[in-house]
Amino acid sequence: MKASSAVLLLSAVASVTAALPHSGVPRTKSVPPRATTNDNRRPAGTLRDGRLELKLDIVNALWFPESEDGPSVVMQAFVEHGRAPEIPGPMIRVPEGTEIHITLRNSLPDLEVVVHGLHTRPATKDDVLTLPAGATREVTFLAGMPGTYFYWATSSNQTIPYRVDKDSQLSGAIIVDQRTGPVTHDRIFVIGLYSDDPDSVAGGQPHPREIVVANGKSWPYTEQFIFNEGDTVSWRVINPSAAPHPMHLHGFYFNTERTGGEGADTALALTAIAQANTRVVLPGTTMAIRFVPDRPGNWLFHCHLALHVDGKSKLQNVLHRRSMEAMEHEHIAMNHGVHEMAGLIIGFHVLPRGEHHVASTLAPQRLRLLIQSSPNGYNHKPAIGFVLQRGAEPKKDSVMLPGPTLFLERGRPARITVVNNLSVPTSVHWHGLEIESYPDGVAGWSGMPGRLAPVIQPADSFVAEFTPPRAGTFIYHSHMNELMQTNSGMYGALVVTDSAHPFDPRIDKIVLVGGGGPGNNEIRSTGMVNGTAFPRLELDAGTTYRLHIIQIHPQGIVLFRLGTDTTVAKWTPVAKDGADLPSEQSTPRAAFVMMGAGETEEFLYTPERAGLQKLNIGTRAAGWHVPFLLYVRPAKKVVAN
Ligand SMILES: [Cu+2]
Repeated sequence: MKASSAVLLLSAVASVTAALPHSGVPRTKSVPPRATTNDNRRPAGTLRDGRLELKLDIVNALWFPESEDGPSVVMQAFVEHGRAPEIPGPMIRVPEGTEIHITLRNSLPDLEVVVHGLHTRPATKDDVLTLPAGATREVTFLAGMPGTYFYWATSSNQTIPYRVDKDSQLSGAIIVDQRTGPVTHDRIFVIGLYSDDPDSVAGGQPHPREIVVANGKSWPYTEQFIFNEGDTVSWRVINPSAAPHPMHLHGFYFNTERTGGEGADTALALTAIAQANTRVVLPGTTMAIRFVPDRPGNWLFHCHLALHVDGKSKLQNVLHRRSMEAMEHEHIAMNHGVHEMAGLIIGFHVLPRGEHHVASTLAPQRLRLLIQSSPNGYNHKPAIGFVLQRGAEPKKDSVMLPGPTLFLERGRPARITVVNNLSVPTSVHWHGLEIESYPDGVAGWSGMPGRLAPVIQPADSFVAEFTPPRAGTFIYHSHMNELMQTNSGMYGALVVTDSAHPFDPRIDKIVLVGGGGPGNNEIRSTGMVNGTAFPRLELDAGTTYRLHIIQIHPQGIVLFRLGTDTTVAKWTPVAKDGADLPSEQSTPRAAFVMMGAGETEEFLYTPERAGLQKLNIGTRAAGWHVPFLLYVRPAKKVVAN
C-alpha cells in the first residue's frame, strides 16, 4: 500500500489506539484527518430560498502543501460538516442579499479560537467570534455588497501580519456575487504563509524557514491552467497571509478591477483602471484582476519576493529547520530550472489559435551580454552581474553594478546573446516585455511543449530573440536563485524607445533600486540605488525631468518620498510597468509611492527652486534607507534671441 492511501484510510477513522510499549499502558492517540486542498470552485453549505446554511468546525488536520505523498504537517483547518478538512477553508459564495447562517464549532483541544470576518459587508467594525475549546457558536448575517472578502481565525490571538504558525491556514474566501448580470467565470486564490520565524515578519533580521502557498499548495504543485490565446481571464487574489506579495504576471498586462480587504471591496472607476504587470497585495487585502493572454506558451503569475518563490522554501526545511549549508547544497545539486522554485507561483499554458506571426523586416539589434562575477562587488562582497561586450572581450572579472541600461527600439528585433561566465547555471528574464514565451527566461518552463527554454549552463550561452512591441521602462534580471543572483547584481534597466518615448539623458533619469550583495533566507541584502548607497544628481530648477523609478530589490517593498525634510514635492505619474497611464491618471500629486519588487513607474518632476531635494528610498521591514540627494541649481536664464 502506498503511503498516501494509508493516510487516507486512517483519515476515515476518527482515532486509532496505539499502545505505548515503554509504559505498557494503552493510550488513545488521535491521528488528524487529512486536509484536502481547496481550489475555491465549490461554494460551501446549502443555499435555499435566499438563505445559506453552513456548519463549520475547526480541527487539526494533516496538510500536504507539496505533493500528495510528500511531507506533511499538522495544521489547524476549517472543515464543513460531512466533508474533509480544507486548506484554505471552505469558500462562502452567495448572491448579494443572501442571509448566511453559520454554526461554528471549535474542536481544537485546549485552544481558544477567535474568528474574524463572519459579518455583513461593508463592515463598520471587526465583529469577532470567540470560541473556547469545545464551544459552538451561531452567527447570522446578510452578505451585503458584492465583492471579494475573506474570513480567518487565530488560535494564537494574533493579527494577520503575525499569524504564521499552526493557525496560519485558517483562512477562507467569501465571495458575494451580484444578483443579476453575467456570471463571472473567475478563479480565486487564497494565499497562505507558514513560517517558523515570527521575528522576520515583525521587521527583525529574518532567519525564517517558510513556505507560501496559493490555495493550499506550493509550486510546482499549485494548480496549472490551460487557456486559449485571446481568452479573458478573471482572477481574484486574497491575501490573509502575514506578508505582502508583489504579484507579477509574465508576458502580459493585467487590469486591476477591484481592490479591498476583509471588510470592504471597491470597484475601481473605469478611469482609474491601469495596466500593470506587478501589484503588491498587502496582508489583509484582496484584488480582482483581468487579463487577456494573447501569445501562446508557458507563463507564470508569481510573487516577486525571492524568498517566496525560492526552491529552499520547502516544508522539509521548515519542519527540520535545516541549516543554510544543507539547503544550499541541495539547491546547487538540483539546478533544474523550474524545480529550483517553490511557493507562490501559478503556471498557465496558452494554446495557439493559429499562425499569425508577422516577422519584422528590420535588421536586428545585436547585443552580447556577459554574466560574470567579481570578488569585489558591493561593499567588497562577491558580486555577480552583467557587462555588455563592445568590441574586444571584457576582462573575465569585470562586472557592472547594476547591469548596464539596455536600450532597445520598439518594433525592431533584438538578438541578445547571453553568455554565462559564472560557475553556476542561470537564466535571464526580460521583465515586463510582451514577447514570445521561449525567450521569457524561466528555464525549463518558458516556451512550448517540445521547445522549452534551457538553463544557461556555465560556459554556455543563450540567444534571446524578441521584438519589443511597446516603448517604456522595463527590467532584466536573473530568474534563478534570485536571493543570490539578483541580489548580487544580476539586474539592470531595460528601456524601449520610440519617437514618442525618446530617452534624453539630460531629462530622463533612472532610479534603479536593487540588492547590494548576496542574500539568502537569513541575510537580507541591503538596498542600493544606481549601484551606490549615496546616489546624487544635479538638476536645474524649472526643467521638467522624467524619473524612471525601477524597484527590483527582491527582498522588500520599498517606499519613495520626494521633497525636503519638512515638505513633500509634487510629481505627475505618466507610466506604470512600461505602459503609459491614461491621461485621467496623469495628474500632479504628492511625491510618494510604494513599490514592490518588479514594479517600474515614470514620473514627471519639475524642481521649482534651487536647493536640496531628497528622494528618500527605504523599506520599513528590511531596515535600510538610501537618501537620493538632488542638488537643484538655479533656473537657467532664457536668453532671447
Ligand atoms: Cu510573496
